[in-house]
Amino acid sequence: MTEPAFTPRVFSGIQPSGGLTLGNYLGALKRFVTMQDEGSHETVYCMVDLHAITVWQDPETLRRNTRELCAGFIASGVDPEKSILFNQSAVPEHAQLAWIFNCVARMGWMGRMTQWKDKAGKNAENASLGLFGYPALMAADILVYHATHVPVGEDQKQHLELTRDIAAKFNHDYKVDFFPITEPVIEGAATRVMSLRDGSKKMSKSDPSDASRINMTDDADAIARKIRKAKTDPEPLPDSAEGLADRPEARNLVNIYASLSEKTVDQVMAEVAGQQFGLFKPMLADLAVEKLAPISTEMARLMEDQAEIDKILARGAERAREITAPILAKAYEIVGMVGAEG
Ligand code: AQP
Repeated sequence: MTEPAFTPRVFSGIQPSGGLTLGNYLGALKRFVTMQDEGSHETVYCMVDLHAITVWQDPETLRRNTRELCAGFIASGVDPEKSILFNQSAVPEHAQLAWIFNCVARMGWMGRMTQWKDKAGKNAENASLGLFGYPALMAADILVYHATHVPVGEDQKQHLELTRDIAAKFNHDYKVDFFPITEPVIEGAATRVMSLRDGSKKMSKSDPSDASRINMTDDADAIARKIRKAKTDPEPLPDSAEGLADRPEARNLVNIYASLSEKTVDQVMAEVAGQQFGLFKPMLADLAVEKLAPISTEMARLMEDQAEIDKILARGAERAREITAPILAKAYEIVGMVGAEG
């Protein structure tokens, strides 16, 4: 249960570790916009550049990706007046609180994270310490705002549970009720968009195969080609969601369709029951182009004025620090840092 004493506040972030994918859009961004527009929470959204460098990033590409991601947020409907929008490294309290959490979190907790296991793979000895500590920085991102709700895709569920464990251990160790126990918000038909080439793998911006994902900057031809070539099975579409249970590739395309068309999976099944993919794929491609083309056009327009993007980010960081500076100061005081006494 979230403590009622905390102001309802949403925090979430996306890594500028590549271009935005349809997975990021459906699993995260679309939800960011809804939560912003509902108006019941203050909304704080971040380009998590410090997370991105846990694996190698070319500096120029990282700068470009960060600005392009900012353009992607705005083009998708995040309003920098309504929401606080900034890049993580411009608000030093994230990294400062992360250090405290590095001292709260246990090695065993971190070692159990599936993202760490997947990304470090068999070469863990050679992975960066930052990649191992990634979830402690993520906990700091969230808790340095005392955020009560975090919209994310399914893949981040385990990290959110760890965030709750870190908050609870901090509160317990220091006998305070300082950090909220944050609620994950994982909702909708597309909380886990899968690769177009392999229905058992998540669609990811760092997948070496460009055909595995739809990038938010893909043009209509590329979107249609990737959907046409998406892996499927030879059976026609079933008449109910249950019929998709053992058909991951088919289920993925239906989930994408449902999410883009704002329908439930059952409503989509009622429409497309018995259809072959030869018919369904062009329908999906048309819908994807209709929904994504305005976003990519607007991203390209925003990217023409880099100074304006930098101004938005700087203003967002200033607003963010109004929240983070007092929370970090209080955390320093709680752990016993001289100079931080209130
Ligand atoms: N395939 C996905 N389906 C649904 N949601 C997704 N998200 C990412 N991929 C999918 C959600 O997008 C938000 C931002 O993710 P991120 O950029 O911080 O990192 P990630 O989850 O590791 O995403 P990628 O695309 O796979 O990045 P790389 O390749 O750099 O690791 C999160 O809310 C995430 O759940």
